[in-house]
Amino acid sequence: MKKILCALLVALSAITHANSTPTLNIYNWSEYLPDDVLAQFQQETGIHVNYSTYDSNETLYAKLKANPEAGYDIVVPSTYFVDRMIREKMLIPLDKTKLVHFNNLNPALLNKNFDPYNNYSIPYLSSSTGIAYNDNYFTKGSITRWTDLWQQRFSGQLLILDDVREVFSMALLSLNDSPNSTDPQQIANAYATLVTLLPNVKLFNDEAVKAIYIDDDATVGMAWSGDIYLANHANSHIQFVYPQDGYIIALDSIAIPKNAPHLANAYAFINFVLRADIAARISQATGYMSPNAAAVALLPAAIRNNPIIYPDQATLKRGIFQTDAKDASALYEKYLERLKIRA
Ligand code: N2P
Repeated sequence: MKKILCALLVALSAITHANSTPTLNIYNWSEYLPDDVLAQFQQETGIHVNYSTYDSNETLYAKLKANPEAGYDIVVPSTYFVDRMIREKMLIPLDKTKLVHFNNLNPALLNKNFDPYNNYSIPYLSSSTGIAYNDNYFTKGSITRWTDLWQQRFSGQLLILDDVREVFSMALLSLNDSPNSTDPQQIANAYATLVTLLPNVKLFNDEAVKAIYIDDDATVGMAWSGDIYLANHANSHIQFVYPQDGYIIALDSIAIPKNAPHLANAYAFINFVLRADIAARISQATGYMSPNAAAVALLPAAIRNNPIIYPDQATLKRGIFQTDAKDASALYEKYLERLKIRA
């Protein structure tokens, strides 16, 4: 009798399982989670992941705004969009008692202004925005700052990141202004200086940057550090510069959107990527800095000391976190559209 009951229970649980495969809907930056890590998560937990990607905070934000019931359980906004999404009540507060590896995180990257107690966001990866160039075409060491990009020798050559705040940060920094400016006059000046850069611009892109540099489709321009860390592995002539006139350091954080349908699975995922071994693999495979101190300690010295992915302290000091431009956001976007029409 006992045996029959047991068999019945097993059969029953199999049926229930088949009817409701545990699921998790992740919406992340492109090239921000290696396939094998995602596969391991699914294998270890039995949770099926629907994975989709975006290439800008604006896209993520617009998608969530347009459809608050979109069904995402995990999103990865950058600092300034965490701030905006908290204010607009688009995120749910996290239950930290459910986060088992929270202490792995580097305390220097916690409790920042955009989310003072990390009640809504868990640092995931950190990207830096700098200059990429191929030293087959341009002398090594001859490009050190954003203002260099205006030189005539780059006519028709530049790749510009198709990301509104990144483009304007570059222009504002080249004018010695804050990349977080909300001053309409400064933003107008940045636009004017970008117009003078247009003769040097070849293309705007933010999703195929690595391939574009590897294929020599662009030989100089803007880039995110991870793309160039990987491009440099494919072709050691592709260099990355942390500009002397300052650069954007992004902290991209995991958050759970309002109405997330699979909360428990979202926590399972956060706990998985907070594991030191997993966070180390994510950093190594994507080429981006990990805010997970325990993970960094596990990385081979060659990676921990690689200046593209883990720059030294003096370089890190020039990095600037982005803050939400609030009312000025629309102005930035309007100018970017105008710029791209003229390009
Ligand atoms: C993903 C990298 C984007 C990082 N392609 C932006 N902070």
